[in-house]
Amino acid sequence: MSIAYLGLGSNLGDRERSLREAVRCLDSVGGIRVVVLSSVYETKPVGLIGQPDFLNMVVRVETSLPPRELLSRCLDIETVLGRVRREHWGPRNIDIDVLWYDGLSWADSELILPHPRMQERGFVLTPLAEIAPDLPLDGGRAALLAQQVGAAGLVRLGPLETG
Ligand code: GSY
Repeated sequence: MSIAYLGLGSNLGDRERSLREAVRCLDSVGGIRVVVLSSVYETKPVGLIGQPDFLNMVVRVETSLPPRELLSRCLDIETVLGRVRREHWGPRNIDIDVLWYDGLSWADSELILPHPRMQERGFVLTPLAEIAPDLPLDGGRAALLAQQVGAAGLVRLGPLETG
């Protein structure tokens, strides 16, 4: 089994429901088990200005799928949940990023690991550090990087209501 961390985000429609559905779908895929969930954070958008605030969280999964297949399943779930993404950096009802996979460094046309922008994103580092403070990343452990990047524009809302 491998360990991976996935970043989830939503800023369109019923954002919390989209996160909940994404977690449920991930857990129902053969070869993926969601084992730890961070809190949900409300975060100011990075990128295109004027778009709605996001809800973000990070989950740890155990998986028997190789990285590219894990990514494919994440993209399938985005499609099943009816992802609306009109602009590359614009609003979306669900976004699932593969952030880290067994400490692997990987780059091809579809996937770069660790995720190339996670180290500058408080909306990724803060929830990641909450569930994996000692995770080794370029430049230090997740908790240290989260502290350096800071939590401006982030509000911790609490655990995802799983209902
Ligand atoms: O890469 C994820 C999509 N995204 C986000 C996000 O998830 N949260 C925040 N706060 N800003 C974002 N900008 C983009 S693009």
